[in-house]
Amino acid sequence: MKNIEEKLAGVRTIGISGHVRPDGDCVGAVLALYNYIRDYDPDIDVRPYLEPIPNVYRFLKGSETICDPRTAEAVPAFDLFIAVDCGDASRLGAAAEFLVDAGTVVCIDHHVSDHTFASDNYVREDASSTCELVFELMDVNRITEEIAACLYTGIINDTGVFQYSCTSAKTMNVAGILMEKGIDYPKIVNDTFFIKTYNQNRVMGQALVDSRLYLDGRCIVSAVSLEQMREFDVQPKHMEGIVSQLRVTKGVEIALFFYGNEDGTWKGSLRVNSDFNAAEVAAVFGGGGHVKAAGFTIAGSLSECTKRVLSEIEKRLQAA
Ligand SMILES: [Mn+2]
Repeated sequence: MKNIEEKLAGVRTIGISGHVRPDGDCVGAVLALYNYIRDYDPDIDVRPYLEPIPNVYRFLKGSETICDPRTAEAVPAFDLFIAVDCGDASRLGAAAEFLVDAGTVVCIDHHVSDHTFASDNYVREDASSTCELVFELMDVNRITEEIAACLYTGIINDTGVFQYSCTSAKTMNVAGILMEKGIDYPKIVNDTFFIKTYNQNRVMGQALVDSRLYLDGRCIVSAVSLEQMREFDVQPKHMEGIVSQLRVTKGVEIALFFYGNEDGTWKGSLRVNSDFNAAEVAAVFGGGGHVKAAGFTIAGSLSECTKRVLSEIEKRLQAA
């Protein structure tokens, strides 16, 4: 695939979706594509599907048209289905249903995975974000201010405002072009990345206080239980940023953070400073992600889960 236009020829209906618990990159990519197709091919019936998005992304154009795939009414098969920011079909959650009858399935992504669920892939594991890839597939002259806001939001989300090592010179160039489209970038950065609610800051504080060093200080671990999440009145989306804060502890190579899921399991997140491969460890527990940032779901008591993940980490540290 070289550009989006080549996929639109003869297409009358399009579904677009991304991963469960959508983040800024996922929301930005879905809405950038949605707006692009609406603006330039208004005859195409295009529909965006995502689980409820964090409120901070509601300012993006078209966000009010997003349907929750878990409750969406049945629709006829899409001529084209575009999956963004998903390494495998299960990450689509309920939207994976659309894969069954879709005419063509296109996947745009930057996760380490095999992507066999799509017939046409635009996957670059070294790209900062899916939004950077969506940018590459668009005609730059057709990128409006609203589309630029979607893409910029996604890029800053996945690069931590250009601080993570996934940021490349190309990422900066793309961001520069998007800035020239007239977006209010300081406001986007502040409102979608830095601003935390009072409760969010308090729960992060708790997680930092509770953190412990393991493996001679090379690994830092912390957790927030479901009970604590209720106590602080926070949701899973508010756990964002905690593992990144743990990662910047001096001397630490690997940060491991758990929070409680409703079903009693734990969501585990890994962030890495060294050349340690986080995606490999996440894959052991059925998860995935990127080399320096990965996630998984694990069942058991917190101490048991911590032990199991640490032992996988230790094995690899010793082998290196
Ligand atoms: Mn992403």
